[in-house]
Amino acid sequence: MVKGNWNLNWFEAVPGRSLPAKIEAESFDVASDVRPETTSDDGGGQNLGYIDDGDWMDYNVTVASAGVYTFQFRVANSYGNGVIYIKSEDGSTLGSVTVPRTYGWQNWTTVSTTATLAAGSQVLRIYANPGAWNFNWFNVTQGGTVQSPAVITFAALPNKAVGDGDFNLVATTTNSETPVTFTSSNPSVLTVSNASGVWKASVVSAGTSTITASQAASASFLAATNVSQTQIVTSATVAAGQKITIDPKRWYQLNNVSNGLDGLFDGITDVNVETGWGKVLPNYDAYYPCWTVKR
Ligand SMILES: [Ca+2]
Ligand SMILES: [Ca+2]
Repeated sequence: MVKGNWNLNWFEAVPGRSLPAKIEAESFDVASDVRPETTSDDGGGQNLGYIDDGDWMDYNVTVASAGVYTFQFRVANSYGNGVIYIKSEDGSTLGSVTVPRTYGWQNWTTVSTTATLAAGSQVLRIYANPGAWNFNWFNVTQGGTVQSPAVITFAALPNKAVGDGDFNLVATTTNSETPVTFTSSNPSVLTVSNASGVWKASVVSAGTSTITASQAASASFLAATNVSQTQIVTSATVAAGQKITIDPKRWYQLNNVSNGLDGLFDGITDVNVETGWGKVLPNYDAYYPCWTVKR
């Protein structure tokens, strides 16, 4: 005893609930700032409210045998975006599940996930982050399919040039239950679209865009980690010996070139052409403004 001088009448050591079992949320052993209230869910009794970001409830349990357990959580959520974490005494996360919006603090739904539990007496912490969901009970049953995140494979994207045609975006995934979707960070460079399940990319202009492949959770998998690749779009390329069609919408400069436009078409298109001096203007040069040239 570090500091004494107080009386003790009694204390109670409550045995942990045996799992598997259905546990009322409001029967927690210790919790942060959460409050019981009368519930209108099936079966009546109470639920917990005032479960805010970072709030938690601890339950002493005794697990019959080590292994995978399925956790069902009875929840209501007026606004959405909640997540339930199942944590062990050492703070590690054993499982998690999203709390969907139910459009009312007494509109109840059941969500489930799995966690692998050690055998014996232990504390399970139900941790809210984000919070703002109501909690009536959780039901722990032995067995279940362990959910893990799907893994997307999305290869690097070869450079494209302005004028290239549409191309398909392809990613593979370990989860065949739900589609992979794509987004473009810079639609002024590249747009993406989906028609009949095939994702196409369309070049718009020179520049770079980050293309991200995503996959939502499904029955057997958690959401995949996004995979992003950078798509570089260059200006149109010009091959050696290729004549350049003058585009009236682009800007050219040509002055004091003794051999006129021929000075532009020697196959070297990334250096200034200097073929005269002082004829019309006191300087001389001619060029075609292209950024990417093959020689
Ligand atoms: Ca609270
Ligand atoms: Ca309850």
